[in-house]
Amino acid sequence: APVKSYAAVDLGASSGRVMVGRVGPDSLELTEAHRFPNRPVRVPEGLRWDILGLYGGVLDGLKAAGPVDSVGIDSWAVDYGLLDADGALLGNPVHYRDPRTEGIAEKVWASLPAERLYAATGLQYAPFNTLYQLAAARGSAQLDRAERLLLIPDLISYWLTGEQGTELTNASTTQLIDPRTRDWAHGVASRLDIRLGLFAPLRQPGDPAGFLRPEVLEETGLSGPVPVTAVGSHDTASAVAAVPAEGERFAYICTGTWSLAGLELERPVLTEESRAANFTNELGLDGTVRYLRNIMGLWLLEESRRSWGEPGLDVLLPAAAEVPGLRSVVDAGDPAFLAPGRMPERIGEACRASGQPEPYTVAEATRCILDSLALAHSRAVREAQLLADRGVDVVHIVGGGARNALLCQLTADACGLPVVAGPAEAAAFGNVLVQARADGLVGDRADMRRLLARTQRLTRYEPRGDVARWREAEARLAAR
Ligand code: LRH
Repeated sequence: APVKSYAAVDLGASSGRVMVGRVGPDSLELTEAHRFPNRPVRVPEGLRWDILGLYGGVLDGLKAAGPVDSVGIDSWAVDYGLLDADGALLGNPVHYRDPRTEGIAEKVWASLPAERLYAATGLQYAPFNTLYQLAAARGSAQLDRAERLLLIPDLISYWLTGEQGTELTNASTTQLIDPRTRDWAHGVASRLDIRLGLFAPLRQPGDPAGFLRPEVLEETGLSGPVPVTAVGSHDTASAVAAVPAEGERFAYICTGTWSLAGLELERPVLTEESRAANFTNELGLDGTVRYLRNIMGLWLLEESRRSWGEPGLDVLLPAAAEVPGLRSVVDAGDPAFLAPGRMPERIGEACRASGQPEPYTVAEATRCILDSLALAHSRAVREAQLLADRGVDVVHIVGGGARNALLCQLTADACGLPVVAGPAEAAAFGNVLVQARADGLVGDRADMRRLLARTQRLTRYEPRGDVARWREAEARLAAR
């Protein structure tokens, strides 16, 4: 039986990579062809993505990947590029951490109350949802001139193929999709005067998305035709597709810059309780819903490391394991931690504000961050089960944080459930497997997961008693 190769372009908030997945009937291997930094750029008008730099990295990566049977692209959600009538990019895409959306939500809710917006779209409130970004950009010269909006993976796909589309899983993060119909939320868009005509037609994970252009073939040294396949182009959709779970009684936590913690459901949960708890209903493969909460994630640690002069995790994590746990915790879901800069100070201030000691050493600060993440993970897992009326027996941790043994163990402890960690490159695996499925090499979602469970090395962490200590720490935050 044949082994085929697929290139997964996976763009994250701090780096991009091109991975090559080799898939056979009973084998699955992923190797990194090329990794490149993604450095946000601060210019006078705000925080921007260096999208041409990223595209250059993608081309280098495809060249390094060599011959492949197809290409898939995923990235972080919500952000987009605008094109003029000639198809030319109008400026650098705005970074979702740019402060332009401050105070915008309140204006939006004045024309469409938050309750109705949630009932129609199922999306959590986050200031950076595309809907708020478009409201913030309203009246700008750029948006006025724009004829087309392409989400980041769709933009890269357009540059590679010349063809435009809007992939559904990522489109669901715009807050302009109705999770019941899995189609545009026309009422929301017209109420807020958002031109849905800006978007290219929807496509589904697995749909063909064109072929590499002749110029791209030339630049990468590949020989055509090389098809591009739409995958779960939202990185979290791809990562959840690659959770090596069995059955449905599992929760997942996709850890990276963010922690996305929740459940895979067949139907959205659009209740008022769910809105108040800020759970989101993003769309996944095959009619599934990613019911989850956004938690600040390892961003808290990465930003802290930046202000500490980048000490290595090989030093920080063992040191954090040695200091006493649960001395101070912060609310890792708090949007106050969204913006870059002064992270250790902001964490210290949050500890003081809730009557807890400020971390003093770098080891203590690291422990505070990991404890806070584990706590937020456990809270999201517990609340998701209640709100969706679905119990779980195991928590899967995928993404970069699956390599962080301390974080995985603390999460098991806080949840009082076993944690199965891996794969760390879940988004790339999900990307590859959707391409392989479109190619007829693997069967349904359960087959994809079985193949991962059989072929990847996973680590299991058993909970170490005393969930009560975690609940006590949680109460410190609630009492604020
Ligand atoms: C993770 C992610 C997450 C979104 C955020 C903007 O990379 O896609 O799912 O909420 O970026």
